[in-house]
Amino acid sequence: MEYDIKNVHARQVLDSRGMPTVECRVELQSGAVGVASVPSGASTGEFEAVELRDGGSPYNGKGVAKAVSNVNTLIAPTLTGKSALCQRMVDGLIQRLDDTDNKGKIGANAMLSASLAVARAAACHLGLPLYRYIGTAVSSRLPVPMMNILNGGAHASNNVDIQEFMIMPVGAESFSAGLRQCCEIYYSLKEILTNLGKSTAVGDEGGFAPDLQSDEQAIELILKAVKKAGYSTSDTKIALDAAASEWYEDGVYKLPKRGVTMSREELIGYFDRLCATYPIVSLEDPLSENDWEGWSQITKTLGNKVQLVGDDLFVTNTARLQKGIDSGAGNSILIKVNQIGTLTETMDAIELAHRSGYTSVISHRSGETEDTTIADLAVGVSSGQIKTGAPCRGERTAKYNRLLRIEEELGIDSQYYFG
Ligand code: 2PG
Ligand code: MG
Repeated sequence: MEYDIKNVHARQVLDSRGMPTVECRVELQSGAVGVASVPSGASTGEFEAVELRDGGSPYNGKGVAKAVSNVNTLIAPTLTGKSALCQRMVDGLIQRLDDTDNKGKIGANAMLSASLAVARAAACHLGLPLYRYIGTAVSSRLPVPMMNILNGGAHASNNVDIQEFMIMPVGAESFSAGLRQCCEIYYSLKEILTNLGKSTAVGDEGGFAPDLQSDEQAIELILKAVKKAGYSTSDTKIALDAAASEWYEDGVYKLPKRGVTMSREELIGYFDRLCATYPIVSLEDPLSENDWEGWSQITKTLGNKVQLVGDDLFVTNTARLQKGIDSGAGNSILIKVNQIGTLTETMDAIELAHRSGYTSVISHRSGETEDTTIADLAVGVSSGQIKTGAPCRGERTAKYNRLLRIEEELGIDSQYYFG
């Protein structure tokens, strides 16, 4: 049939940190083509599906020749002749090639490249934009950016322990107005840092990465930038990603850069105070992926006031998310396609979250490519929130620019709201 897969071919390309990653091209009998490439994390969760790397000396061991070969020699013959319009069947066939729990044999990077490329080829064959193919006939909600403008943790070589300080233009009238608001705040922050004689060099996700005295100083500087750009704390809120799994050791939290050690209770108390002092609406990974008890506690303390997003905790995995739902851990899930490895499993995690009253935030990785699938995914599933870095560095702006195009295409039917 016209929509059957004719050819699957992967190759090694580079991501935004200069590390190799997998790109896959899928062609259908009709001539429709889909191309997708795979992102890569730095603060990788312990329970993520395996990103297969070659080891050895080329590219400091980071090559993906094995993953590429797994696509070309194992996934390609399995998918050839199958319908591209049956994504769940396609993803099931890909998954069955690997009998491990963590996709360590074939590699989640190999699997994801093919899974996303098939979806793209199917959308192309049907003449539909990807968000419409992934979504419903009426999907038209643009996400509120959760824009990372100040970087720390594993994404920057400064002295700040919290990984991401983000702004959310919750009061904007449209996605494009919200994006403009974030950009203007970003320019103001640059000016403020320059005037203070601080570095305006950027981290992996394009946010500034100056040395600062404290987390509070980072937030104060951002709030100053909000005001200077002509906005207020009613239209602009703050979101943080602590990436606290990076700090967890022997049951306590050791913040490596500040050299401070906190117990679970002290850390929860710290976030409670931050949220009481500042207009924070979302906290991601405030506690470790192994601290389920802490997650339940913080959800009791803050869960009715603040969005508590599980990234390393849930790793886009329905089994871990279900455990969180059952134990009252968090109220939101970060969605990263490469944490789990196929589009079907990603959409199952989003579906379970929404069905259980959890919000979802579609996210990039710190290592990205020009691939814009996550922009379409956010609109397709009406997630309402996207985390894709600063308005700086092409691999980040590619996603924002794709959303601008989608917004234009939807015209007066596009929707934009927070919550
Ligand atoms: C995160 C991500 C993306 P990384 O922790 O949320 O911002 O970082 O891709 O390095 O895991
Ligand atoms: Mg995170």
